[in-house]
Amino acid sequence: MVDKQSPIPIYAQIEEQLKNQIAEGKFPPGAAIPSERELTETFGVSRMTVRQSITNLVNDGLLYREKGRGTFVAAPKVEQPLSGLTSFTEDMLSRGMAPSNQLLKFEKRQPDKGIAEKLHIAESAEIYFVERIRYADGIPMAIERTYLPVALFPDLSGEVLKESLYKYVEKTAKLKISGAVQRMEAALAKKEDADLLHVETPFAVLVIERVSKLSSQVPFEVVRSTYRADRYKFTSEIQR
Ligand code: 16G
Repeated sequence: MVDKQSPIPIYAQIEEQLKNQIAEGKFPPGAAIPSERELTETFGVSRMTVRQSITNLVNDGLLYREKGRGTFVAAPKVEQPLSGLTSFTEDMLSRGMAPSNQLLKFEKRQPDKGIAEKLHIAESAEIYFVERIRYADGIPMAIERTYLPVALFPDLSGEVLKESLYKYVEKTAKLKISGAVQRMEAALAKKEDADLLHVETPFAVLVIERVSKLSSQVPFEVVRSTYRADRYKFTSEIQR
């Protein structure tokens, strides 16, 4: 029910009630919420008001629309701490989700100036360029573009990158990963990335660039990851 005397706008009251019903599990992930017409009747408000509440919940990533089918409850976002230097495979396994990869590119090339500087190598040196789509329980979560010095991993193959890169670095190459610097920014997905992530443009993404080092302080990877903003929430613990 809505309170028409309340200073809280009616669309916000409906939003709040739908949010609570989702949180209580009345509508589980993947379930359809009642149609605009039904909600209009239930709340005794105009269709425009109902539409505004739903649009806000879609923009917040709680609901998603499918053309001609209706509006559904989205799966809860993955909450990713920004404090640990973990791999995608480890992150998904620790949540009980099944990680998988689609390897789009594995090629040797020369780095541009920016990548060469970040990897502390000459522009004439060789790097691997790797492009992967990373899935959790079969859902595309992120696109990763990784740059690695060939000199550090002469035996690396595409097969390895269908699984975990960090596992290869630590268990096969027997190198110790020690730390990384990360930068994160918001962006709208490029058309090509939106297609790979199976989403429609305009679509919000979070782009993280990570430069990681071995315990010898030698940088071993530059990674640009494009995460679906509707699937991720990043958290960090801070102290004063
Ligand atoms: C994460 C890392 C990426 C690393 C990858 C290795 C971020 C922003 N990026 O996605 O730097 O290369 O894990 O994953 O967290 P893998 O061992 O599963 O291949």
